[in-house]
Amino acid sequence: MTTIDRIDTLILDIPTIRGHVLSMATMRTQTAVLVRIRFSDGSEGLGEGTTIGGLSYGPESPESIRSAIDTYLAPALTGRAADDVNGAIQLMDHVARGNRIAKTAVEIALWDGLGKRLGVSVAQLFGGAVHARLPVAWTLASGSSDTDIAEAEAMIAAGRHDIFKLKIGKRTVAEDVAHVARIKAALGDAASIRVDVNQTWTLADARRGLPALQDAGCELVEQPVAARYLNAMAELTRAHEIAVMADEALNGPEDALAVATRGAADVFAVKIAQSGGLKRAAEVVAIGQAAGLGLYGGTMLETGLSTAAALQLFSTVERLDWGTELFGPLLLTADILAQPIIYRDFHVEVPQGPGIGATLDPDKIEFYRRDRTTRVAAAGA
Ligand code: MUC
Ligand code: MG
Repeated sequence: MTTIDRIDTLILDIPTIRGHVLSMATMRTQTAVLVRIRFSDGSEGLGEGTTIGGLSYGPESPESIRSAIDTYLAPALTGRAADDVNGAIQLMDHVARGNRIAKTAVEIALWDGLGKRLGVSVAQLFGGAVHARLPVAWTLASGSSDTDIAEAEAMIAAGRHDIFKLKIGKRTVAEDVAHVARIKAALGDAASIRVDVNQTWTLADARRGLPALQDAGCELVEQPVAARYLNAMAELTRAHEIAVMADEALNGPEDALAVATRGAADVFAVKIAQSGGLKRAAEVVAIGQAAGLGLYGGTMLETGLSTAAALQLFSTVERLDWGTELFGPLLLTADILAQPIIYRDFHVEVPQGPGIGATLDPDKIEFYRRDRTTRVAAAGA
């Protein structure tokens, strides 16, 4: 029987191509926790657990993700049957509450290893891909309307993106609506414009903001109020034609059921990391489908590794009416994959090959690993 021999983790810090201004943090670097599982037959699996803005976005930080894996998940899983992914998922839930992103990183590596041993893609393990490529949005978050417009125009001209998500919530509602209206007026019908408030508005802000955004030509508003305010989300979903999307409110299938039952969104932003792994994300998808909601393939601005894993799952979903935002690798100054994910013709292509369909570029890993300076200094000492 092939078993799990070793689980190693590594933190990478990769600069972003520009400041990414979100309501809760401005990102100039993205930090990814990589997981490598070595199995007793010599096979390997790779995974990634990534959050946004340290601890400002959610309850896990890169450091806590790594520590949860090293201290609790890895010791529990080492020596177990390599192919028993469901058993590993259940055990991880038993030894650690929450810590969804840490569990996701390990789970991806387990699926990757299983796919590689069987010579099939992770999409095949989930029943088979029904899409070879998916529409992909870009986030405009430079902090300046003019820069955002120039960036969007360049993206459209290059055939890279024509769906844009604008990050708002830092300024007043009136200023944000004016910013959105300017961008929509500049881009016209060539672009679909959506916004993400990242939980910043009060219900009163949102009552004013949603109809104004709709008048400005915006199609969707993501997480306008705090994730826990499901009554407010339900009111906004009912009261306004503009689509309301749940993001931070969706931490796994139980949340998905609560949001769907309460009518607290029109659309689910499904994120593999926030869901707690590929399997849980598939369950979130199923609940959204059963409730007749729209689906969107979300991101935590991961590197190509987790983006590949997400693509494996989303390629199996019948309808992602709102497309995806799996552009994480493009926001980073370096791509850590040996063969970068392909973005073409306003779509992202589902990587081919066994497992998640991605392998690492070892030079990039060496360069961006957080402990590099320490090791170099130590070696030179
Ligand atoms: C979020 O809240 O959706 C996804 C795209 C982006 O620019 O930020 C993230 C996080
Ligand atoms: Mg969001």
